[in-house]
Formats: sequence, structure tokens, C-alpha cells
Amino acid sequence: MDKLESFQEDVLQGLKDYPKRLQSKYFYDENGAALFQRIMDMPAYYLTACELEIFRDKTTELAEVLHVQQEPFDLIELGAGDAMKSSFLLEHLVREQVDFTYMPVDICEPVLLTLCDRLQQDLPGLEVIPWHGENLEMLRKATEQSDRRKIVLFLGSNIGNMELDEAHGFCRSVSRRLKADDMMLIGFDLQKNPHTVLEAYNDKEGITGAFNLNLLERINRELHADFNTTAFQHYQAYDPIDGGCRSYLVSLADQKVHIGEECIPFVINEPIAVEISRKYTTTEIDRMAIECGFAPIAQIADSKNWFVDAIWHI
Ligand code: AVI
Repeated sequence: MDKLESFQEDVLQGLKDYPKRLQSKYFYDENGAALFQRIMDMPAYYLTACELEIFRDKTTELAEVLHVQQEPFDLIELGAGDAMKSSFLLEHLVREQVDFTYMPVDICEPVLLTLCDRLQQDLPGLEVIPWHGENLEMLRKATEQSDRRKIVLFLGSNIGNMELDEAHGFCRSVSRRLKADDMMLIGFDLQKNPHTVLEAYNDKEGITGAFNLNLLERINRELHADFNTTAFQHYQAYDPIDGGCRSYLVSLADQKVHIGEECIPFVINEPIAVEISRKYTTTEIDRMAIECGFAPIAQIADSKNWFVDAIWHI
């Protein structure tokens, strides 16, 4: 099945289900990636600034906890994107003449090529091997390719976009690929004042709303659908008990939407669940490490204690 076919299958399966749902991994077409960039620039979207601060101000501590002087290793960054945060660590390692190869993984080839070009200019001494494809598939290839020690980065609270069972399954799959002395560094957004969380996903300018509605536009563009995007409204909810920050697109009318040959009925106020951005407690993070076959070593936080990069070893 090609990419378009699996997109169509996932969309139809989700919209025929009850309650209706769409997968947030489909947010990131070209428009979605540009809108996410605007989200990251919003002052209310604190996550990027917090993790950037950790990588900028605690680089030496990160490098020490990761035992980078121990032996040559491969630094595999899952979902690397523009590697804005990890670049602080890369610069530090190059400066310290650490023996390592950087292996960025990304589903989007142009993003990966842009990153490689930038790294070649900014850090000419750095050895880079890009992996274009799905995270776990590329991790498998990278671990099969060499026996060198591996350090896996999974930043940006991307783990938060998975339901708990999915997040556990993902971390377990990573741990099964790793061996003694290998490590994983994973970014978690922490539970905090519920208003702070909600404001990060419910901006008045409507950028997050546009980001979510872009998924319907993408379905129109790529799957020959006729969503009237003005007849759907973004709704965000945060549950401070379980840490689930969920976004929905709510139908503003009784309406029918055609996707290719299929017809999907909506009743007024019916929601489509589109994304979870889960917030964790520090205890849950350590528990998750253990349940997934890792041993937690450290949690490095920003100055507000809003975000942590957790470091686990096998
Ligand atoms: C990519 N991911 C970690 C973002 C988040 O915070 O869940 C996606 C996002 N959705 C709305 N705003 C940002």
C-alpha cells in the first residue's frame, strides 16, 4: 500500500468509527509544517523554549549524563526536523572532539536534506548519516548497520502525541533494538498549571485552530473530499487529572462530507478527536522507563520545571 492509500484508509476508518477520530501524524503536510512553525514561535507555546533552554544551558550536564567520552557512538535523532535543540549538543561534542556520528531520522526528505546542508556549513567536522523514513524502521536499519554504541534522541514532547499504550509500545520497541550501555534521551512536557497548558493549545489568534483545520483541507486536497472547513470549529480541553490535553474539530451543523466515493454524516456538535498532547508527572516518566525495559538515570529540567529531558539506559 502506498502512502496515499494508507492515508485514505486511516481517514475513512477513523471517520466511520464512533467517536470519530483522525490521526495527528497527518497534520504535517507543507502547510501544516509551516503552521507548526508559527505555533512554535508563539510565546504561549512554551514547550520549544523550555527544551531549547535545557539544550542551550545544560549542554555539559547532558553530555556528562550521556557518557559521551566512554566510546565512539552513533547519535540517532528520531524525528530530527531542523535539529534546532540538538544542535547545541552537536556543537559541544564537535568542540570537545568526541568520536560520534550524527544520524538524523525524518519522514520528510526535503527537511532532512536542508538539515544536512546546514550542518555541513555550520559544523564541517561533523559526520552525518541521514535516515529518511519512519522512526522505528530507520532505528532498526541504523542498529543493524553497526555495532557501535547508540544514543537515541526523541525530543519535543513528541511522545505526548501518543496515547499511553502507544507510547509504551513505542518505547518498548526502542528498548528492544538497543543493547547494554545504549541510552535514550526523551523530552516530556510536565503537568503544570492547567491554564498554562490550555493557553499553549488554544491561542486567540487561531493558529492552533488553523493547524488542526488544515488536516481537513489536506483531506480535501489529497483525497478528493469536500469538507467545508468553516463548518468545523477547533475545541481544546485539558484534564489536569490524567494530563490529557486533547483537541477536537466540532461539526457546526448537520452535514454530509464526501471523501471519494464515501459519504460521512455528521450531526451538529459532533466532535472528531484529532490530537492528544499528554503531560506527564516525573513519577510517571520513571515508571514508564522501567515498564519499557529501561533504567531511568536522570531528568534534566528547564528553570521553570515545566519540561524535562529524561535519560534512560538499558
Ligand atoms: C509536535 N507536538 C509535540 C506538538 C504538541 O505540543 O503536541 C503538536 C502541537 N499541536 C498543537 N500545538 C502543537
